[in-house]
Amino acid sequence: MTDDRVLDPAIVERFRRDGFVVVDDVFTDAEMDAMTAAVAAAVEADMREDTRALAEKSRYEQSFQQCLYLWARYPDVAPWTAHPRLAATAAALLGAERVRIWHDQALFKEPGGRPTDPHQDHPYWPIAEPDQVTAWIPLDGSTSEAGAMSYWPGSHRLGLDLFVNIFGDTDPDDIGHHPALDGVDAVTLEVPRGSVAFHHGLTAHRASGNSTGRTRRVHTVIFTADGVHRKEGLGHPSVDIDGIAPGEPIAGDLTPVVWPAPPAPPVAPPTVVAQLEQARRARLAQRLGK
Ligand SMILES: O=C(O)CCC(=O)C(=O)O
Repeated sequence: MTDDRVLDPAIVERFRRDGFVVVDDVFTDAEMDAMTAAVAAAVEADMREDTRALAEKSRYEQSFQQCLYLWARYPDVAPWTAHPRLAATAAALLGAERVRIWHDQALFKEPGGRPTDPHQDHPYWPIAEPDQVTAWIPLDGSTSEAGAMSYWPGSHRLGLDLFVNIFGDTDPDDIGHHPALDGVDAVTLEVPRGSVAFHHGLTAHRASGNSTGRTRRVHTVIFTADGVHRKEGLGHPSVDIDGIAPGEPIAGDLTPVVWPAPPAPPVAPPTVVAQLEQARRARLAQRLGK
């Protein structure tokens, strides 16, 4: 796949209908090797001080180790998060002239890791317009035994925008049993290595647990159409750190334009990186009870 490849209109059509789609052969084996090495090294560095066993972790953390803003903190990850093939695909799926990174995150599901509870993503973000798409990149491919994703087809078109609290100690409401989804069965996709699954910010989805002995390693990038605005209510580092107030367009150092492709991958200013690192350390201290 070349960087300037035009996405097959049938793929865009399917995404608009279903709210998810797999784009095959986005990355070569050599590219996957390089991306995997960069992301795995970043996750290892982020998790180095966290030696807890899975059973000692919170219910949410038992779904995955979540490492945020890797592109801004690890220069080797930036070219992958901002890869022109991903950004061009996101732009085509959203029907947007320009797209920005909202944030990236590695989601590593440990052996024995529990399922990821069903949810939509957009309700977690203070963004007025639901014009976001996530690129979900399984670094080893995905299987049903090891955290494959399932999606409720068409759920992004039903007007559902529900905050499901998957962060607490108890089972959250199951959005899969919402009356709006009556008669709609979730579709599970096993994604080969090198292919990328994209889902809309309003698509209800979940992931299976990991019953294998190997960590399920996934890198994800959330892209937003340019021109969306911050809405009232929620806090979020992607807008808080850049001081973007409710009502203002989302455009800052942490949300750079990546399509049309800039001449080089984005670089976050040192002050922004320092704030991200401070936030990461605070989250870690809270988890470790320090
Ligand atoms: O990878 C997972 O387990 C869940 C991913 C997810 O919910 C997302 O990328 O929005």
